[in-house]
Amino acid sequence: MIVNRKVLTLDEFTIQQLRNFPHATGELSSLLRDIGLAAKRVNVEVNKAGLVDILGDDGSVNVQGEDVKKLDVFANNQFTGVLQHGISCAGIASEEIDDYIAFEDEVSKHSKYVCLYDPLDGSGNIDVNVSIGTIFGVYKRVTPLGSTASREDFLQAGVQQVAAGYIVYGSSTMLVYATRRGVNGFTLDPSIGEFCLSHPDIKCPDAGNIYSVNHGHFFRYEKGVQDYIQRCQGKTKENGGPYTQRYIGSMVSDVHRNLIKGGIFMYPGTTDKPEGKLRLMYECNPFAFIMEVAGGKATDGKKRILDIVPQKLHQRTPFFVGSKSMMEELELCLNQ
Ligand code: AHM
Ligand code: MG
Repeated sequence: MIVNRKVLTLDEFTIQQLRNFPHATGELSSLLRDIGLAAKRVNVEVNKAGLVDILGDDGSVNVQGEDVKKLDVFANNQFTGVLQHGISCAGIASEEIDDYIAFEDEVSKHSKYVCLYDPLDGSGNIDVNVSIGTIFGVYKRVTPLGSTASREDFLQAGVQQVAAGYIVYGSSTMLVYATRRGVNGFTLDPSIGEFCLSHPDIKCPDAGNIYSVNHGHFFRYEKGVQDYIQRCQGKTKENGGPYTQRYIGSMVSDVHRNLIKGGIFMYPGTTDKPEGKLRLMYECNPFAFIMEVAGGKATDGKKRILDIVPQKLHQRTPFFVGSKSMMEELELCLNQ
C-alpha cells in the first residue's frame, strides 16, 4: 500500500511549526505530544468502555459536588501522569482535583507552561455511549523558571493562553488545538495510532443555522436569552433561517460541530444558578480562545470570556460561543 505522505502527523506538524520560530525551545510541541499520548490512552479505554468494568460511578463526589465516574478518574490520571513526567509542564489544574498541583521535580520546575483541563467532559453521557471529550488550556507561567509553580500561574485570564484545544471521542477521535496562528484538527488513525492533520486552518463560518441550548431550562433563563431563542425559532428563509436546534449535552461535540458548520452554543445562567454550570478555567476559556482564533466570539453575556480575571480555579460562568454574526444578534437581545 502506498502511504500518503501528504498527511502530517501531530508531531510532524508541531515540529514544522517550530521552524517559524528559530528561538523556540520545542516545549509547547512536547506538551502537545504529551496531551496526544494521554488522549490515545483515554481513547482506548473509552472504546472498550462497555466491555470492561470502567462504566459507572467511582463512588466519590468531586469538588463541584458531582458524582465522579470511573472514566473521569482514569482520564484525569492519564493527563496528570503524562504531564508530570513530560518536560514542559510545571503544574496542572484539573476539574477533577480540588486544587492545582505544582510538580516538584527539577525538570518540571524549569518548565515554561502550566496546563488546565477538564479530563473528561460530558461525563453524564459516558454510560450511554454518547461522544465525550477532553478540554485543555495552556498558559506560560508568570513565576520564575526554577521555582515551584504557584497559584498566580494558574489564575490567569484566558487571553493569556498560548494554546488551547480539545479531544472529541466521537465516531472518530479528533484532537483540535489552537495557537494564535490558527486552529488545526487531527483525526486519530487507529491503524498507526497517530493523530493526522485532517482539518487544517479551521475557520468558523461567520453565520450558521444551528443553535444549541438546553431547552429544559427555558423558563429559568433571563428575558434576553429567551428572546434570542425565540428569534432562532422564528427564523425563515427571508431572514437567514430556518435554524435547527442541536444539543448533545457534551459541550465538546456541540461546540466542535458548531465550529465546523457555523452555529451558536449557549449555557446561560438560570434563576436558580445565575453562574450557570460550566467552568471558566477548564471549559470556557479554552473554547473561547479556539473560537476567537477561528473567527468567532465568546462572552458571558456581558463581556468577553477571555478578559475575565479569575478569582478561583473552579469558578463558573454563563457561556455563549459561536459564529460572529449569531453572537452579535444574541448581544442585541441581551442588551435590550
Ligand atoms: P461535566 O463537566 O460535569 O461533564 O458537565 C459539563 C457538560 C457539558 O459538556 C455540557 O454542555 C453540559 O454539561 C450539559 O449540561 P445539561 O445537561 O445541564 O444541559
Ligand atoms: Mg466538564
